Amino acid sequence: MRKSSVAVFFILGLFLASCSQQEQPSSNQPAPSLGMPAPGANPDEVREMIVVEEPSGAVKSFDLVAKQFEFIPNVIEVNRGDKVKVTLTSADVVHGFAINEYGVNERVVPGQPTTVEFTADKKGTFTFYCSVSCGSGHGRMKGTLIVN
Ligand SMILES: [Cu+2]
Repeated sequence: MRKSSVAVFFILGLFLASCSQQEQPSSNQPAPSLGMPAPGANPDEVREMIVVEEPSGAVKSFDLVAKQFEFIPNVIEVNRGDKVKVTLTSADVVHGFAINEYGVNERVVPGQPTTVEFTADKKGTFTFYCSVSCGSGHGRMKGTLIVN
């Protein structure tokens, strides 16, 4: 009886001792400045600390072809806060690219890729359309900008 209870206390003591020993190294760990610099190890640590989450103003790039009488693709989907970069190329005649709600209106001349940039700061579904009279189907040359 007595021997076994002593043994239990002994084991308990060992257990507690090992617990407190485990805690000590972990509390010392965040101090990386040791006397001897480990080459290669420190730069890695720094690099990990510099890594940041993706900034809210992500850049979304799209390549659109304008031709009689459509935009390809004709749907652009982004998230609010994204910087939207649309590069337009005309496959035939002079077209336009306009989004009224974002104050966008550019001419797209064949052979001259045109880049339009704006920040999608308004949620919703917007129409982009050709703003240069380009022929009989000009009125239906439209697409959709979706800002989530
Ligand atoms: Cu047009």
